[in-house]
Amino acid sequence: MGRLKAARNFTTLLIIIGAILLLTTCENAIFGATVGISGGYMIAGAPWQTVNEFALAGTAGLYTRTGTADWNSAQIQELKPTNPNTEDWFGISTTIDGKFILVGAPYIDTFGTNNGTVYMYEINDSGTVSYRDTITPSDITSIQGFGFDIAVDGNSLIVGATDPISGGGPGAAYIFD
Ligand SMILES: [Ca+2]
Repeated sequence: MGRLKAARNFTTLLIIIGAILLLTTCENAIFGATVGISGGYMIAGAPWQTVNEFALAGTAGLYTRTGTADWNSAQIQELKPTNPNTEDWFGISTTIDGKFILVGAPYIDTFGTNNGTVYMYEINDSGTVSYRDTITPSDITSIQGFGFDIAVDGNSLIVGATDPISGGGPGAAYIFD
């Protein structure tokens, strides 16, 4: 079977079972800019969501699955930084791996202008979500846009650090193990 035919057959097997939405969105929240799925959980970022009075601060919605086919349209929790600020872009990248959720905020100003950071959360046995930590490289003060993309495989984490908006240098991909 050729690759194209295999792809076509796969497409016909996919059935749209619903759409998820963020409970409360501002105009231009760009919800769904990034999505992740693992086990019975799904996450989707809204990096331009207004948080409090802060435009483009960003959030990410976490959803769970009920039964074998239905996704519950009611979100479990809307994740956001504890101290949101204008143009953090929290949620431009998300990934979920088992019980751990990672959300990038590449334009947050924790160590300098737009240095960025990655937030880690854990889904508890009760189904609630706890903030665990932030991840930053040791040379965080000299970079911009850390957290623009995230990928996880086993114990390895790779995080893109780039700033395409203001043109902050050639960019980098940080690997954690
Ligand atoms: Ca910033």
